Amino acid sequence: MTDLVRAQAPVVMGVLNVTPDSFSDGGLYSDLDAAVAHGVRLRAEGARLVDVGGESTRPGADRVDADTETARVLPVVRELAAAGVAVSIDTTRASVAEAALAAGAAVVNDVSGGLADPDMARVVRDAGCPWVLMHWRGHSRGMGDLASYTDVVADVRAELGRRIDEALAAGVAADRIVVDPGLGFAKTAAHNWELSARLPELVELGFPLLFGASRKSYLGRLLAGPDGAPRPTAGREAATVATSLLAVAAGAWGVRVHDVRATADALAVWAATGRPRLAAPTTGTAGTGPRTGPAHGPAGGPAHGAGGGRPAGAGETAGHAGRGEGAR
Ligand code: PMM
Repeated sequence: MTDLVRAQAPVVMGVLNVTPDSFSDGGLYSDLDAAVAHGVRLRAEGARLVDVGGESTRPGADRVDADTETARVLPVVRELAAAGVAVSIDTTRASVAEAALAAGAAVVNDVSGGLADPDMARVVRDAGCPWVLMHWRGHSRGMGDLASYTDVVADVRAELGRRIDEALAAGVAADRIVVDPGLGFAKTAAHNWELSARLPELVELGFPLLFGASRKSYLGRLLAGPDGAPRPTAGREAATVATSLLAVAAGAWGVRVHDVRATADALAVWAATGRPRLAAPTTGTAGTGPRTGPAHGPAGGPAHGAGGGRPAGAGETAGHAGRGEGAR
């Protein structure tokens, strides 16, 4: 799986939640056969990874106990792995990750970035598997109260930097680390737009970056109807594809999406167009430009593709803040 981390972008990670209450696909795949069939379909549609989760992280969600989470994910992980599907396990619990890795999972996707369970670093280090460290400040029930930043991009970058340092100090190899800004996790809609607009500043950390905007509610708010009602999840796919394309053009290594085919098709167009890249902004929003301090990247610089294709002009970086509040 090191090759996956080193892959030239983009990697498409397909979402497979085996939960009754995830915001987009909750309840759809609680049946084992349906879950496995969907995972196999996601792979056929272009997913390099299928991300299996057994605990909803939607804003305000209650936690489930470890046994319930394990019972939900393990059969699905086992069958998908047996079918040759590369699986990431979406969990904050070391015990769930360890069981899933033993059942054939290849990657740990930890939305807490190692903060929720002090044993996670050991599990990942011993397995030698890739570890997605997402920016996180607390569990779903209270995370809305934690959405306070001086400069969301600088703060997320600094906090991700600390998660990276802790992982390295625990013995996790640098070439197994992937970072993720955690859109919607202790973030308002304005924070999500700011992070999206200034993604190159997070890419500068020097680690492969995963971007997960798929169908999140800030897209629904952007696309609200005349009555102000957010667009339902089923109508957010075109906006999701746009976020995927922009993220990859800004240097993201991968995108985490529900509709793999739509995003994979858009990324095929991007690749056929010569993989154009958005340049880092020369002036940031909120009066902050790109950070120029030392990156955290593995020795030798970023392992993932650092460019290629013709550069596009600097993207529009202002004008998104204040589009509406709300988690995700
Ligand atoms: N978002 C959700 C769950 N897991 N993992 C990563 N790495 N990044 C994300 O943005 C992310 C995640 C939100 O819930 P969903 O599974 O219903 O999309």
